[in-house]
Amino acid sequence: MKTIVSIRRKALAASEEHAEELRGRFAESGTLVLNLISSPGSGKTTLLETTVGRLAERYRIAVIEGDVATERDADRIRALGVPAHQVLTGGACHLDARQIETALETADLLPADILFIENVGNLICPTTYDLGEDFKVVLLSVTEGDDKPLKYPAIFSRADVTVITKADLLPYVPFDLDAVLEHVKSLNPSGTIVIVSSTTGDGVDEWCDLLVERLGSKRES
Ligand SMILES: Nc1nc2c(ncn2[C@@H]2O[C@H](COP(=O)(O)OP(=O)(O)OP(=O)(O)O)[C@@H](O)[C@H]2O)c(=O)[nH]1
Ligand SMILES: [Mg+2]
Ligand SMILES: [Zn+2]
Repeated sequence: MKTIVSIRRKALAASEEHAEELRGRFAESGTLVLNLISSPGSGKTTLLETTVGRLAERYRIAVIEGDVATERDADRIRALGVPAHQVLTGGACHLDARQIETALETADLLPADILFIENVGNLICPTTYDLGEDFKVVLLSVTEGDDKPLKYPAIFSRADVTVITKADLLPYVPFDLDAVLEHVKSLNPSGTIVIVSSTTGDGVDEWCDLLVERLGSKRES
């Protein structure tokens, strides 16, 4: 048991070194990097498609997609004329920093203004892996239930930004939005919460404004 714990610690330490190298590289290229984390199907790729539609004319956007299988998500982004690289984990339930390094070596993604990393659909272990990002974004769709922030507190406390997705479905599902906002605020008092619907476009301006503002702050600093 001790050996397993120590191997896991070493692996995490090695991964953290790679993440720091990546962070340096992204600072040099002036790229804002987001690590998108959520359960499967909560709307990560759809939000990226919507975001690309709004921002790709003014900003250079690139995407790294993490999935267990298929190039489907990267294909969806490439169909919009934006460079996307698919990382296939072959079963692993999270991305690590080395996979991001390999993606940057393999595909022409940089220089970019904003790099989105869509993690493997999973609310648990992606939380502990630093990918060199500026900040993590957690997505929670209203169809998943309003108990999720309290049941998966680590990601909601570590993500700078929480995006509540599929807001157009609020009239049809039992989801206590006020309670969720309160829970997220209690887990992460300094975090930002955005409520969006990729279907109606509600909240998308606010989301895009946040990205542009964060990009500006990164470049000023
Ligand atoms: N009603 C509604 N449906 C949405 C919205 N956003 C996404 N969906 C639907 O939700 C389903 C999953 O969306 P994806 O964007 O593929 O979800 P994902 O988080 O990328 O999924 P994985 O990559 O498999 O983890 C699709 O059928 C989308 O059309 C939304 O704002 N409203
Ligand atoms: Mg996806
Ligand atoms: Zn995992």
